[in-house]
Amino acid sequence: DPGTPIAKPLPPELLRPLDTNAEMRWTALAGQGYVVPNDRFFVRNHTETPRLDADSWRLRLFGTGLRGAPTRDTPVEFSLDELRRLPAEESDALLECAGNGRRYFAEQQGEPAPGVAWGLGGVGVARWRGVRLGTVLRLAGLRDDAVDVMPEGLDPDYVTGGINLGRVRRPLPIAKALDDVLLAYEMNGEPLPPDHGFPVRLVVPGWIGIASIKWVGPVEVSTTPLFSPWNTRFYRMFGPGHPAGGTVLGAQLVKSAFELAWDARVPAGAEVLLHGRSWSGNGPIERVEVDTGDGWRPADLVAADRGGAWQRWTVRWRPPAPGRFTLRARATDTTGATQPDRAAPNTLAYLFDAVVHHPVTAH
Ligand code: MTE
Ligand code: MO
Repeated sequence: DPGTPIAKPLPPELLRPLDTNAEMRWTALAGQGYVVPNDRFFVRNHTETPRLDADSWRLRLFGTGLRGAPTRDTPVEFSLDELRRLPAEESDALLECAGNGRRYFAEQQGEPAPGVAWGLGGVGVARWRGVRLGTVLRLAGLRDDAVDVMPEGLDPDYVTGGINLGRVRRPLPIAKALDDVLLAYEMNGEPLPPDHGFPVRLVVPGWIGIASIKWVGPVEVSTTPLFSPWNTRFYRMFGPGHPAGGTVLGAQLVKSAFELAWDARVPAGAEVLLHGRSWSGNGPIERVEVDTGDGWRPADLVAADRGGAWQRWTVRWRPPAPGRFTLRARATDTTGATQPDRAAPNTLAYLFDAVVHHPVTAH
């Protein structure tokens, strides 16, 4: 579908040959099922997908937050078979890149938007199966005074601007780590595809995608706060309204997308059934409104999705005449949060939650 934008390459100083930043095409979901099929799911890699051997792979937990304080060289280990023998859980969870929608900072708000120019395709829901991270942490000897858990990916080191920042890793506060986080080994009923973290990844529901570390290997558990460039340099809100050191990012905000090509073509004068989805990191979607040019009206929510990771909806529209139209969708979640007209500007252009102006041509 050449009408849907694919994320632009990183600027040259950030470019590595095999970076992957591939959006899901919203047209591929049009009127389709709840989860995104594995071969349509967006991919966001800082470097490149490693090919790991499941038999020799081990989860390796270490640090002061575990009894006996095992070191990186003497970790508590779990094989894939051992993880699979622990109580399994299935969860439909949404993954979304913190930069999803970034291009609209530039296109709708005229603000600088450095980094990958995502449209709205950096998001998806899959049915994940795995074991709770909390179960594994407790088996490994979690101490009551642990504060942070930092999973580390087995993909190649991330080198940017000539500096090696090491493996992709980011600490999770212990409260979230013990809540709903999964160590997932299946995606939509299949072993994780290599691009999505084979053999095991974290799935951190509701949080920015970087929390869901893929190809997880070492996991540091600590009684003192942990830091990495992924919670100090990146994935913080910098700029107006934020302290000089920035505000660390966690949960996602409210968003909506039409299951249409960017600048879709529809027949003038005929009724079309528009499909879309809305989601929020802070709770289920309560209400969706759509404006096709003559004011806001409620969309019809798919009843089966109520309370879920995202909410499908439809609305009927008859383009009155040939010409250019702007479609807008605006969701409200169960905390009462509604998409604003303008997203909060921030230097690294994260969390674009404003109502997106979707162009459509009737002919
Ligand atoms: N984990 C590792 N090890 N390396 C990465 O580059 N990218 C993160 C996260 N986990 C990344 C990672 C980012 S920024 C996002 S948005 C999600 O993975 C994307 O997950 P997906 O590619 O399965 O859609
Ligand atoms: Mo991301």
